[in-house]
Amino acid sequence: MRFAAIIGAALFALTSIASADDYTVGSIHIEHPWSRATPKGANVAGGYLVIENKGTAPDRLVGGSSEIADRFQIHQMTMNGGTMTMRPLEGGLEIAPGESVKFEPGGYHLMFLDLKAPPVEGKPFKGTLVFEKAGKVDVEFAVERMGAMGGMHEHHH
Ligand SMILES: [Cu+2]
Repeated sequence: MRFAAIIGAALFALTSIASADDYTVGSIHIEHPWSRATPKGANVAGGYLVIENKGTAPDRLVGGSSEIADRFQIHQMTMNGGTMTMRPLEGGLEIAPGESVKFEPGGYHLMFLDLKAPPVEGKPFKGTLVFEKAGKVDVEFAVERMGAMGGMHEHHH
């Protein structure tokens, strides 16, 4: 009995480590927030993650903050006459119930503006996301190499 309990505790500890980059707040589940190193002199950095709404009502990502920048915006990237342009989503982004929205390079992304501490590869930084209904959640962004596209993050739990 005692032995089984110890094994159980060890397995639980391992599981906790393996899912360290997943976050849950209310009905919202967040997977693997990440960013990438920026070129020297850059004033903005992108943030990427997957947000899933496991509830039965829509929720909305309305804002956030990070320790690396003064300003935070939610951006959408679109093709505009053959040019990629990005614009801030002023009202935030709705996450429909049962839906999962992927923030990735070339699509929806978080934008950290007025960088005060540019992201450095391998050095995670802290951030906060704010949802209309679920409220605030503190997350940590892993930092990949400059230009990383996030393909290596197609992981499953
Ligand atoms: Cu942007």
